[in-house]
Amino acid sequence: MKTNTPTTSQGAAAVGATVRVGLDPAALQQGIVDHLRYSIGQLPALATPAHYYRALALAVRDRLQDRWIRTTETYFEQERKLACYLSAEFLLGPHLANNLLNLGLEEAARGALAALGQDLDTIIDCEPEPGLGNGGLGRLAACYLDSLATLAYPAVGYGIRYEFGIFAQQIRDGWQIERTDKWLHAGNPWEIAKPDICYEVNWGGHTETYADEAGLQRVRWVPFRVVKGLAYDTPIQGFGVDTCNTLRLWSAEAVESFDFQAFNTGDYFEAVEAKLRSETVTKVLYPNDEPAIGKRLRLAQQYFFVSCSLQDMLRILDLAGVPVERFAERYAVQLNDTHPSIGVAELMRLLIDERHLDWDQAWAITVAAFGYTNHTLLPEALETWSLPLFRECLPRHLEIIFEINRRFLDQVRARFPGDEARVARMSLIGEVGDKQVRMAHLASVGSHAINGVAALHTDLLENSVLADFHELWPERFSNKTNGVTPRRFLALANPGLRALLDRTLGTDWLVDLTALRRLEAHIEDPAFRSEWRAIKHANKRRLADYIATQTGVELDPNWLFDIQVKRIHEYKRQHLNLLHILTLYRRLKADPGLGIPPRAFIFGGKAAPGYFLAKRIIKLINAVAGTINADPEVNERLKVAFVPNFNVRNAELIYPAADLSEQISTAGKEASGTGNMKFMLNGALTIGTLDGANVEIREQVGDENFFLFGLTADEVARLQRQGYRSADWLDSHAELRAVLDMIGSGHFASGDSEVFRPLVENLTDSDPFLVLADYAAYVACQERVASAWSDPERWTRMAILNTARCGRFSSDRAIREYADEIWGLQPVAVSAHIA
Ligand code: B1N
Repeated sequence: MKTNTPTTSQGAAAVGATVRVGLDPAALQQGIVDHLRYSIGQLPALATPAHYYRALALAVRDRLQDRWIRTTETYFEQERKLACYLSAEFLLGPHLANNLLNLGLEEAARGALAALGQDLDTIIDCEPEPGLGNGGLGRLAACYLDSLATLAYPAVGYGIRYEFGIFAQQIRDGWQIERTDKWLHAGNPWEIAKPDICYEVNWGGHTETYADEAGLQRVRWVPFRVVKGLAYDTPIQGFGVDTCNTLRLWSAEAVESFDFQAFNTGDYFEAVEAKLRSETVTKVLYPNDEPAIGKRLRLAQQYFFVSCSLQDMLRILDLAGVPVERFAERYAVQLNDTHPSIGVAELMRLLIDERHLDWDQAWAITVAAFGYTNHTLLPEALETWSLPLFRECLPRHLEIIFEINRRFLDQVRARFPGDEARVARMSLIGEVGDKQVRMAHLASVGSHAINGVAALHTDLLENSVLADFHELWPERFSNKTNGVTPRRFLALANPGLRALLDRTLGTDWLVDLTALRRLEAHIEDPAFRSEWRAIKHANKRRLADYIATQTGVELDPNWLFDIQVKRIHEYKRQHLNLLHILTLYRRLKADPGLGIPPRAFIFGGKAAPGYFLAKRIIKLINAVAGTINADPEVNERLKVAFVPNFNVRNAELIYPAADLSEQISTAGKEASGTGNMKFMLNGALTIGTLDGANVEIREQVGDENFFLFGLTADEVARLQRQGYRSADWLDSHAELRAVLDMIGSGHFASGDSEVFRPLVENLTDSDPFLVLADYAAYVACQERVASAWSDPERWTRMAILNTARCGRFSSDRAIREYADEIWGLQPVAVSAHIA
């Protein structure tokens, strides 16, 4: 151990721990009572569940604290490589239940609260959800943090402490209404502000050259504005281990809060306004899932958190006495999509301008440190920044990017002489129309590893969007299929199934999801199957109750629960699902005796506030729900519900209640999907296209246990190349035409033929996501679903097999692959010596 590292306070912690932060119910009860009194100042007689929530959260955090400190100390002492996961989003979901699970404190907490006359589940429901993400990408980051800590990998998550997370969705008259998410309103007991960990971040202005003491020419950035970034740390406790990693989120503040020397009141108020301007940087999460928006504030957010994070890494290196030349030996920095990719230029700037390394050395360090994960192929989602905007905001970075590009294009020309078309395609600067900085190219050139998030997606990445880069550097590319944490999405979300699994298999599956394979041995046991069905039934009851209170729609748990929850997007094709529902509706209206099994169609998901068609799709779902649910001719066979405000908390009610998981995106468009995995874990069968991770889900569960339909990615691409005409599909399908006519006629809008016209015209005129081309195959596939459902024993076997074969989709597997193949990271056992 180095002499300049802090010594451990292990002994003191251990002594204090047994006294103050014991894990038994009595100690926990004392902790709750103390926090109610000393931290919250509430009279027990007047304490509400919300007060008890805060008191319990603080008592639980106390119990994380020694592990957290000990983990940080251990990493520091052992001088090991640290993974730094840079992400603009971390969609954590509520902490309390998760921390209780991971600490093994659930029963103690239940007991402690019971002794205080409180009910744990009520208390858990009081937590506001930290919704610092849009959907899959942010939730993936949260699952990865859980796995990193559980597998004892030294890791830090770096991101943004948005004051307002993803908006809360309300449904009014069938339309989505957005409400701001004031998640910090009552304070956040899980975070600890670290005001001494703060960095200055420049913005705008210009650069100048100067000669240093040695007479060397250097560049100085003279900013227009400086903002300060403050660290807020949240503990990420692993399951069943002492490892407690850190999520460090940055919050923006003005450099000097007030200029008290202001000459007059005008200056004074100008100073206040400058403070407000600085603080807007971390005010709000951009609510767009995928399409890039090219807004200045978004660039400011990205640069702000990346600069703070890299400065933090350098400071820690200095503290440890490690020379900056060894940066890449100590840090593996993963870019969660291109949102943090400005980090490539920022690390170069820090190493060259501030640490005075030469270009080649700085570049070798940068490429060795960074890895880049791509999460989308949608052209509209690939981030670019207009060159003038970029120059105005980050003048020094633009110079650096030009130099990276000059050297890079020399390399391309050397490998492919005379191929100027290729040079133009690969350039970091796009010249089609107005000039842009291409962030995916910057991330690719600046990283030693580039990965996609499912086998098909990586394949398409290598052959389309990044094909030129793949040809130049095939060794940089690999696939890392996404995964989800079984702790939150099985153990916490599905306590009934958890108990059955524990009883049948023991508890290994929580840290080795492939252990669920052993369920297959029980599949022929009728008693086991009937227990399985009883659990599913109870989960459906629980969801039906929730939906009834949220929407007034009553669902029968004996019906087939057919669920599509995810962001609302044309490529995800919620409207294809609707076309099927309306096909059944028309058939039933024509023949009320039709023998179809009763189904509840459940939807949930937010639309980006500016996404016109997505908002119409929500309106149409609710309009169809209104008509069908009120029609006695059909409502004994069909019901439709839209769950408002789909988020992590209600997701935990939804996945375990599904019989059928809808994964029906246009093939080639969904990079991976992770909802598909959460459904599978909980024993839902999938109806899906060969898209994203569906392909691998089907491989694992077997063709006979997966409802496959639709065009393949190749067929989609071919059709579009040949000039896809949606009208061709209409002509050959009378039923499809009738359904579209019905939507267009105003049948679901009290005769208003305008409101859904844009949706119908989108499908009949261009149909960019080939909804009509896949319609017939989808409806036919749904008939296979109905027939399988009519044999409950067969359905149950298939459901059990889905859970049994989901092992590959654990985020633990994914994280091991990143650690072994990209980061070169070893686990570090942490022992907190806590009684
Ligand atoms: O990332 C998930 C994948 O499972 C999904 O298939 C993919 O759609 C999703 C800009 C994104 N890709 N790109 C985004 C999110 C926010 C934003 O501002 C892009 N999200 C995905 C995890 O790999």
